[in-house]
Amino acid sequence: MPDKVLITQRLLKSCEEEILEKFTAVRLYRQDDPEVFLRNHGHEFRAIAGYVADEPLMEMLPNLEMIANFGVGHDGIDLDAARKRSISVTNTPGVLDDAMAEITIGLMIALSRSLLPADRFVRAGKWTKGNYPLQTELKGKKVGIAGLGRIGKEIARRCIAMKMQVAYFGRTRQKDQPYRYYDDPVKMAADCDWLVVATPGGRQTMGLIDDAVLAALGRNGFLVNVARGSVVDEESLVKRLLNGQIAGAALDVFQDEPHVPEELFELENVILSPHQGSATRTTRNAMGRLLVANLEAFFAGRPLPARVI
Ligand code: 8YV
Repeated sequence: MPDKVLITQRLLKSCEEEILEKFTAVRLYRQDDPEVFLRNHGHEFRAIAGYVADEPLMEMLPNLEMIANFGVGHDGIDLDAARKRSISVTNTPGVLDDAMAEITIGLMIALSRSLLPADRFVRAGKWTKGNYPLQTELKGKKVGIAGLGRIGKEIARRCIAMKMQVAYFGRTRQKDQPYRYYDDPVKMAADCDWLVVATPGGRQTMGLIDDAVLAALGRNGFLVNVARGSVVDEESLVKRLLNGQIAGAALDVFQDEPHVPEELFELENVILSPHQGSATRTTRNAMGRLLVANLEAFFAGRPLPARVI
């Protein structure tokens, strides 16, 4: 009976330990030759725990029925390939919204007040020679949120607390939301001082924040991306930052992580963050627990707590 769990990528340590304790599980990334391992043992696995699963991997797991994704974003999983094989996919929604919103506001304050360069200014002994230049504040500014899902809504609440005006762009207007709706990201960017990207990744949002949106945001506009690198045209963004055509950017995600365009390293008006939106102990533990709950439900034949498909 194929009933094993395959841990495909390195996950949170406590999550892996719980999987190994509760199920018969194997870490694929620890095998000397994962390809050979899959050829010999692929048929033994009914479930995957990980965050990347493409069609070739599914091909090598003929009895696979379930993929438990570590993370709310499931753009690392080929959903079409999973659907074709009637494989269920779960994720970890809801438990990371506050951590994501906190880092977003942190990045916005740090960017508007130049907190990182100001810290370097003090450390370099420059304060004794003169004051640091005046900066901008969030109060009264307009922020447009691309993607008003669970995370976007938590960001919006906190932007209201900062006394900002909130608008959003999404595929559809949400009737119960008090914020101004835009059906066009270019129009929203043209009207906003801040553009916060909080959409899902994947095909549907690929390049959504393109050169036209960045041009509309303009030289006084700030961009914050806590979603996925794929959502923003990174080449255009880098060009516009280098040419001073955008006021600044705070980026937690990149197109080719962990590789970051090196041209950005010298820019004082850019914050580079190593994809750590959900990276608090509390939140990652909660994500791990939800992943395990999804696996437990699957093996017990119960409804999956967080089913994607
Ligand atoms: C994690 C994330 O960094 O949930 C997501 O979609 O991007 C983050 O919480 C990632 O899933 C870790 O694999």
